[in-house]
Amino acid sequence: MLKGVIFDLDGVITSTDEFHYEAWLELANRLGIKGFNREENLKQRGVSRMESLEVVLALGTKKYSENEKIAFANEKNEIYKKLLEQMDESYLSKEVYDTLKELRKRGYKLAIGSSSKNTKFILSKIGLRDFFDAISDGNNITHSKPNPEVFLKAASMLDLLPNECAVVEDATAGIDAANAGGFVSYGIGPASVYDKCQVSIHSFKELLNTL
Ligand code: B16
Ligand code: MG
Repeated sequence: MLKGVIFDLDGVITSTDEFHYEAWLELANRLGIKGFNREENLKQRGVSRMESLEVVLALGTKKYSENEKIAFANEKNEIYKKLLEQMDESYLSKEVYDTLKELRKRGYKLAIGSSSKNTKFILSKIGLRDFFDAISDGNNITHSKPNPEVFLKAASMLDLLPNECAVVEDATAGIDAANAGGFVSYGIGPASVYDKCQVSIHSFKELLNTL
């Protein structure tokens, strides 16, 4: 029986994916890299900042040192954080909020499992900083999705086993991570059409009749 639900943040609880896209596009343009588009951006979903940078750099021809790459990732993060400033509670939909409250009422333990190092800042912006029973994010992991570490840590914070938790993800890397960790994987958005997701949902509230 499922006792907990672990939610990915970007693309599931709220939509910061557009800000990621804009910030990476600005960096790509500054570096003179052409060909970064929404299709390339999809490959960045759920994966770490440094791996996302590699998606951009692979479109160019120049080789960069580790230090230069770190500087580029920081530069993108500064652009991204400025874009995040405009977020407020309107970036949390009523559907998501009502569903989360209903799941809590039904007794599920609720956690975040996100690759983002900006998780707590984003949760504060949308008014959910103190809502979840556990937050596992890019700051407490050494391996990013598709490695299951972020979800395994979330489950352990909830004091639950992986097979007692559902993981809700919008990224194929996240679905792979959930499956690898022994969780029940729920795909939403782009991940809902991924053949490896165990349950496909087309809206957040569908969780209420599929869990
Ligand atoms: P940051 P999620 C992921 O968040 C994003 O989907 C991914 O595009 C991003 O590269 C990653 O966080 C790292 O984000 O640069 O803020 O640390 O989908 O796992 O909630
Ligand atoms: Mg995501």
